[in-house]
Amino acid sequence: MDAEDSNESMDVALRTEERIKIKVGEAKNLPSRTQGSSTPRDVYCTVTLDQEPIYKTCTIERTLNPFFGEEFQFDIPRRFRHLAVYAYDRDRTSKTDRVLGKVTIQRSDLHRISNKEHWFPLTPVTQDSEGKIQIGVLSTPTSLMVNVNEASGLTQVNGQCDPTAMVTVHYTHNKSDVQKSKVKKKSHSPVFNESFMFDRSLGDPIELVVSLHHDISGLNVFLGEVHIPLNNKETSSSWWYYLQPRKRLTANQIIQDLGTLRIRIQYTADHILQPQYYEDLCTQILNSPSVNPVTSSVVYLLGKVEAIQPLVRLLCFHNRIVPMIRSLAELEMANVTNTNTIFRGNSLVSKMMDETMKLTGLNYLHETLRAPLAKIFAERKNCEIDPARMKDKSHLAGHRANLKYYIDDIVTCITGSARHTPPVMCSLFHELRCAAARGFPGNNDVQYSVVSGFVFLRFFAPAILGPRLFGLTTQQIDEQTSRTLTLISKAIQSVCNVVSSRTAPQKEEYMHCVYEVPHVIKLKQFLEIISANPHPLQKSLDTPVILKESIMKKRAQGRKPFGRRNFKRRYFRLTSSSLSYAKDKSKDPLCVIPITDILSVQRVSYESFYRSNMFQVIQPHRILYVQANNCVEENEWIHILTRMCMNQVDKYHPCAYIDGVWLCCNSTDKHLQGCTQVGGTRDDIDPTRELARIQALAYTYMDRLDNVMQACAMQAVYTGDICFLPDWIIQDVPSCYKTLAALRDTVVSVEKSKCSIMRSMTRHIQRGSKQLPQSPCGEDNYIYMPSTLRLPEPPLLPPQCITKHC
Ligand code: 4IP
Ligand code: ZN
Repeated sequence: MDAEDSNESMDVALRTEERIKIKVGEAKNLPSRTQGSSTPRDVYCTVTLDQEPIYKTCTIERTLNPFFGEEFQFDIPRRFRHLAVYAYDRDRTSKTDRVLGKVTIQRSDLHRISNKEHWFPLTPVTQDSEGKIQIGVLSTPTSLMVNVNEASGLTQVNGQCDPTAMVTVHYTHNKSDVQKSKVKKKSHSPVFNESFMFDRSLGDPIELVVSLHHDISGLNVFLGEVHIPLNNKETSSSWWYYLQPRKRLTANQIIQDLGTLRIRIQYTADHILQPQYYEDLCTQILNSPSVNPVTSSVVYLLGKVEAIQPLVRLLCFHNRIVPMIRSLAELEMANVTNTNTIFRGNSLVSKMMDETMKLTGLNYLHETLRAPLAKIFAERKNCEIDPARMKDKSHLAGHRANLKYYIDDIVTCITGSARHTPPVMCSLFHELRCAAARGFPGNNDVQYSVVSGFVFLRFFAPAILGPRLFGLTTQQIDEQTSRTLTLISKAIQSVCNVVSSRTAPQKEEYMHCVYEVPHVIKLKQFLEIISANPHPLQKSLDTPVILKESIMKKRAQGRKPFGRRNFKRRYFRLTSSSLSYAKDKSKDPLCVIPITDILSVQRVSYESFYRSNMFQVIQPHRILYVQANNCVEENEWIHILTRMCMNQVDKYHPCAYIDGVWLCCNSTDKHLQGCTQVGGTRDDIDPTRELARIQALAYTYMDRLDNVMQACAMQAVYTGDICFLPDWIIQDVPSCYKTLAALRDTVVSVEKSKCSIMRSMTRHIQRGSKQLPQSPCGEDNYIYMPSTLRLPEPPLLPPQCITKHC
């Protein structure tokens, strides 16, 4: 079995899913436009995977210390080597923005810097490199033969790549010889299969340099290079190498101080085994809602080790979230004495509620807030009411009116949305309200404040404050609008206080005027409806909701028999009922495809159109080919469209039908059913992935769990009573100990299986193979191997305790 085959069969036993959350904080001390002065700049940042831009921040104007505070997260859709953040200076006049510098982080460094804020120096932008190349060197006493076999995953320049290879041998005495390959047209994975002979009469060969270039009409763009030291004995077979950026920086670039950038990255790589490995863990988690007391349940214990997000996703997937939160809410309610602190702060219930609302309420959020926010973005009325921030105070009344107008609009949209609140959210609000009623009988206010505390404070207000984070808009938000959003968000936060007649917490005096929300009755009704059980008015959506929109390129569909087959930029919009495209956002659609006509959505191979990030929307009589702007966007479109259409075909063609043939299977029958089996479609939640995450977190934080186990053991010996640890409540020591012991066994046993599978995988992957090319240290291995399997001894239960409890 060769290396590639073995990895493929291993992939089935273990797959890796990576996710990145990146926060671009701020930049400091950027160089000014003119040397020696302090002329400010208009700065924005882009995030790129290798060289493909996947995110752009807002532009912060007129500063050399811009604050961005933007966060973006995505599943990593493909293999990559570098994640980079580029800082740009927007240039309105020349229209080509100037790059100021970049921060590059190698993939293999991600886990090391993960979870902590770092200040990175901006470095000059030299030519980057991407992809790998296979080279063989054969040495004889009289000559040196270099075989350049093939390359893969090369950088594309404006969507194109016509690569050629330059092969240079450096000899002793500063001599060198250069030879060039043919140009391979339109291929980012060219097969060269060319041999180059170098004569030894020139001297002893010391170094081989193979560089790749994109060669188009006289323009030569560097794509990356490989330096291979040669020694006389060398007769190697062919190896794969990562292409490297150009080695030498100019002296000028090294001494320049380009400023610094504050970034925080959270990187997770889940190594996921097959579902059967997680069966025990899953059972323990799903049993949690019925464990009494709840402090002895796996979910309570794992909730303390940062596993809330995957736990919520898993519980939602199995419809167990409502009983779980009910049980935890009872616990928190029993321990609270002041009505103002119920479910506030970072309690387990609030954290789980936040995750659940994010997971189940996103479409609802969009449906409710998109229209009023769009109005704010379009009208851009000034709403500044802080006298300290105004030059001309005479506008105060006008600004106050503007702000009230926007707040009224948003409150109306929210109160009008009660019938569309997702059932899971309603059931949860109902549970919390009941818990509050039981905890504080006779205090009606508290029932409202618990619900409004979640729906306003933790759901609507953050979305209004940062609409880009919630996908509510993709457009850049200017400073004035951003201030308007802050003010509205503050007002919405205070709404819950108005409803429950609490004192307003806002310190700012100027905000007081907006507390007189005239809709108290409507708000109370809204809270009543969304927390009633069963939800009385729940209805399915009759107005379609916009789910995603962006500008992408499409190929002509072939609706006219002799129409042209060109590519056009179009504004695409997906709603809950159709996918459509138009010349731009304000124009009528040129074509509307009902969701029911979308049979499946699949990727399209690069070779079909020599374009990357292409996907196909398969309809009964034709296929629409679309090119997304980057790999993350492509992934998101495929994901959401697949979820909507629920894939109705078994087979598809991974390539396009061009000039009378399907490029994938060479069939000429245009109506031939696909040639390739459709892979498993991904639902929003992948329960095995969530279990893998939970297992990994439990394993990472095993020492914390062990401490609790130890404490239980000690406690059992002395008193057998309630055990208090900072941040933990253990109500029943024996059952808690039992849960922890069982959890520990499960987690450790999965870890053992994972390690042994990963070991055998790495054994099979040979260095220099296509999966693991030769490269300088520190930027290889796609499987992050824990160096040793750490299996701490479980804390011992004292003998007295065993007899006492077993
Ligand atoms: C047109 O080319 C446009 O690409 C149309 O796209 C396309 O219609 C036509 O193909 C194609 O002939 P010209 O503008 O150069 O004439 P759009 O509607 O986006 O403007 P589709 O069907 O892709 O919408 P036909 O054969 O499909 O009509
Ligand atoms: Zn085919």
